[in-house]
Amino acid sequence: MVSRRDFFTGAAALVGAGLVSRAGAATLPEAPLMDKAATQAPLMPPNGRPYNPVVTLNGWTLPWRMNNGVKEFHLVAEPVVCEIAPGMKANLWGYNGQSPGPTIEVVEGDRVRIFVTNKLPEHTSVHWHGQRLPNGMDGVGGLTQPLIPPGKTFVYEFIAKRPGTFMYHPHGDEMVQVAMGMMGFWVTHPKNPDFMKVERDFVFLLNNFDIEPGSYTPKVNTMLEFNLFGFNSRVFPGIDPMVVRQGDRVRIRMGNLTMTNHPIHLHGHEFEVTGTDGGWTRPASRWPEVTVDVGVGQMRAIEFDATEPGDWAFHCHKSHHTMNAMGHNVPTMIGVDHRGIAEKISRLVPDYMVMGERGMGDMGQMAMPLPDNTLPMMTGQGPFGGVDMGGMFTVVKVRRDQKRGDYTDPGWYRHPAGTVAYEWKGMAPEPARNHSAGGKLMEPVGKPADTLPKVVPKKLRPGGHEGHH
Ligand SMILES: [Cu+2]
Repeated sequence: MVSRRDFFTGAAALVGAGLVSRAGAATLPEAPLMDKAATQAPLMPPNGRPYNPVVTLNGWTLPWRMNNGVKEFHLVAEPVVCEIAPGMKANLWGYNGQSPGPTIEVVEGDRVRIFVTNKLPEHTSVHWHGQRLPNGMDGVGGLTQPLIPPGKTFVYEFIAKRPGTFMYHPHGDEMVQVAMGMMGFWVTHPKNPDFMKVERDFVFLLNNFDIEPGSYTPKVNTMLEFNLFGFNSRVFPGIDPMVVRQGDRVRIRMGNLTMTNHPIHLHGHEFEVTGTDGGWTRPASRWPEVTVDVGVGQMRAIEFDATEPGDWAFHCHKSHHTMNAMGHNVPTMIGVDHRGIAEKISRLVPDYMVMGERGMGDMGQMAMPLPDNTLPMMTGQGPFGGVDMGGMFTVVKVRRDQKRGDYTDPGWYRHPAGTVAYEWKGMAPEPARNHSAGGKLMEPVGKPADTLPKVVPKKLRPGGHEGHH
């Protein structure tokens, strides 16, 4: 058994400088606290059965105390201030200093004891989503246990029977608490560390918030119109890249605790879904694809061989989910010439700005006056300019010279000469156009104009407003 002091020194050295101490009661295990949302190096298991640790995107793994063969963890449910991306902070609820809470990693067959201290202003509970466990440990407030009142600590204990991918989240005032960011990842590693072994294993949760520009606290009653979509409570460009070495077998595990499904898309490679919330998929049931829909409450583990060097986009394919703090009531202005009217309005409203008459791609570069504490809709800068993305977007960086186990950002990919799309500078011939009668009316090509119907429907005839005399 390791003393609390030894445990903490070891854990701090392993997890890194972001981890700070918080002394618990004498009988409680340490409740380590994370003060920043940067991706921490994998936590190599200091004791217990060996396993291949995961890397939590913009997150960390919770160290444990081994007590007579039981792995003891301490989660503290509490209000936290989280950086969503540089330039924006949010008042969220989470665990041990961050939202989502720390990832819990155990091994199939481990006896696990989790102390949960409630420092929220209201009751809570923790449901261990997907686990096989005694019914009274399932964490459903009112149904399988009394809710944990503010200030109290409850103990959960069970054997992690099934290896796989899990989540944890409250099951008491769940609508509010999940909307405030309360969730965490859980991985039960297989007993045999060589089973489905991969070189890199990334995990994160999908989440959504509705935080009005200029404010700090999510609107918890929002059901559909969220304005921030993220991975682990971060939005692009605040999400770290997933850095891999060329040739690595890569697994990415995702869990969805938002209010809608997210079709997650990887560029440049095909993957297979090797795991769900119910366990590993049977090899004969797998097929290659480049987008996987992750439904609400679901988890998916995808795997691929990172054979292609480059900076490969990885994002939700709902295009509104790769935008930040956007107002959805902005009218479509493509093709509208504002020049005269904009001048008149700006005499009355000095900050008035025409938006979107050539599409919205300009908005990433626009020096638009923003309220405090919000993010432009699309902000990320790449080596060639604005990326026109926000929200659920990051980059899988595949590099030949990345060292084994090295997760540091190698910078932008340097494309070999002649492998980047380029501008055509030769003659640009006029494209063939339809010059038939009617001109701009876009009549069907090849169909003489005089064969088109000449009859004006009765309802559309001038003065034919039946019933409106
Ligand atoms: Cu999405």
